[in-house]
Amino acid sequence: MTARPVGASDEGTGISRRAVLLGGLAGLGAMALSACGGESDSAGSSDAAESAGTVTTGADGVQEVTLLVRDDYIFLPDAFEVGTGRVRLTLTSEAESLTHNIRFTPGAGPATIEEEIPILGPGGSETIEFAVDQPGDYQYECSFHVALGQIGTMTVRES
Ligand SMILES: [Cu+2]
Repeated sequence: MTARPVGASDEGTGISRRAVLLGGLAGLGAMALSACGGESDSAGSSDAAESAGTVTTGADGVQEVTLLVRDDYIFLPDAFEVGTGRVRLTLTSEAESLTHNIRFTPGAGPATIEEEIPILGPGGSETIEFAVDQPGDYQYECSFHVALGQIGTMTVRES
């Protein structure tokens, strides 16, 4: 009667050591899993930030680039480069409160680009597509916050 509780408590110790060991291994496994999950989860925001401004080519051959806006007055990035041809530009908002937009500043580039995203609320994402044939620097801006310096430059090179 007394031996049993003692034995149980000894076993309990053994079990709890094993449990600690197993827990440790499970913990490692969980860490490995969460590291993987974490990467693909944070891929949303950190990859978005990392790949912002990176020009890739879509399956249809159109150049693609994504710019980010947040709760401040900058475009991420504020400069990128494309070749002449078609461009598909996505503006993604990671803002929680600010509303932005994007347009190519009228009269500021070698040619007019009329496509624009007139308004993009917090968390939104919109895409425009346009063609650029004239190399040079095209300024883009958020017309709401241009006075606060929310501008950028798309450089078009001959391709
Ligand atoms: Cu803005």
